[in-house]
Amino acid sequence: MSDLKTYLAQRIQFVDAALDRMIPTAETRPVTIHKAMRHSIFAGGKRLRPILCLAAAEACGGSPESALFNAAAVECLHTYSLIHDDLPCMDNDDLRRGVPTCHKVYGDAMALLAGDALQALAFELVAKTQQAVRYTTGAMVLELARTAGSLHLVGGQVADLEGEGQKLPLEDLRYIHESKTAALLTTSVKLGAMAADAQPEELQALHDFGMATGHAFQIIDDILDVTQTTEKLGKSAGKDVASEKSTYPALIGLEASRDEAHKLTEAAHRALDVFGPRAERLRQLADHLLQRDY
Ligand code: GRG
Repeated sequence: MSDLKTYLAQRIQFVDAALDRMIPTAETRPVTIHKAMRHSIFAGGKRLRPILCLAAAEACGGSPESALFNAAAVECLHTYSLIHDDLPCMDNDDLRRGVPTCHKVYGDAMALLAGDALQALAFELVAKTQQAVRYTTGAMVLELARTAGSLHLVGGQVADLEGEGQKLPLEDLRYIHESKTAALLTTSVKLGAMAADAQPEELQALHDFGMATGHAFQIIDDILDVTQTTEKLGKSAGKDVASEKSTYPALIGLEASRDEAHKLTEAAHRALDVFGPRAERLRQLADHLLQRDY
C-alpha cells in the first residue's frame, strides 16, 4: 500500500480528471455559469468526500471506477453548499479554498445559480451510476436526496443560522454537526459502498463510521477556526467567534474538544472492525482528518 500522502495526491488527480470530464467546459454556452461552477470546483478543495467514497467502495470489494460518478456527485453537492454558504445572505465570506468566493468574482446571482447547477449535476451523476445487485440507482439517488434536504444539510444550515448569537446546549450543537457535516460524509461512504454492492452489515458499519468521522471532522474544523490563520485555511479564520457561533471550543474548551474528536475517531475505527484489513485506507483517512491542520 502506497503511503497516505502519495495516495491522496493520486486520488485528487483521479477525482479532478473525472470532474473535468463531467462538468461542462468553460466554453459551453452560457459560458458565465460554467466558468462560475468551475471556479469553485477547481479552486483546490481537499476532495475528502470523493476520496472517502472511493475508499469505501474498495473496502467493500468494488473498484474505484464503479463509484466514480458517485464520488464526483458528492464533491459537486459539497461545493454547491460552500458557494451558497458563502453568499452575503448567509455567512458572507470573501475567501474560500484560498481564492475569492464565487459571488465575489461572478456576483450574487451567478453564484446562486452556480450552486443550483452543481446541486442538479450531483443528482445527474448519481443517476448515471450503474445499479448493483442489492442497490438500485434510485436507492442511491434517494440517499443523496435525503442528505441534501431539510432533514440534513439544509436543516443543519437553518439551525446553524438561527443559533448565531446564542449559547446553544451541546445537544443542539451535536444536531447541527450531524446534519450539516456528518450527513454528507456518511452519504459519501455509503454511496461508494452501494456502488460496490456492499453487504447490509458493511453499509451499516460505514454509516456508523461516517457519522463518527463527520462529527470529529466538524469539531476539528471548529478548533482550526480558532487556532489557524486565514492563509493556512484558505478561508476566513476566526469567523465563529466573530459571528458568536456556538462551537465545541466555545462550549467546552480546546482540550476537551480535542479529546472528544479523539474519542469519535476511536469509535470510527471500531465501526470498521467488520472489514478487517480491507478498510485500512479508511482507518488512515479517519486519522488523517483528526490530525489535519487545514
Ligand atoms: C445547504 C447552503 C447549504 C449549506 C449546508 C455544508 C453547509 C451547510 C455549509 C457549508 C459550510 C460549512 C461550514 C460546512 C461544514 C462542513 C465543512 C467544515 C466544510 C468544509 O469542508 P472541507 O474542509 O472543504 O472538506 P474543502 O474546501 O477542502 O472541500
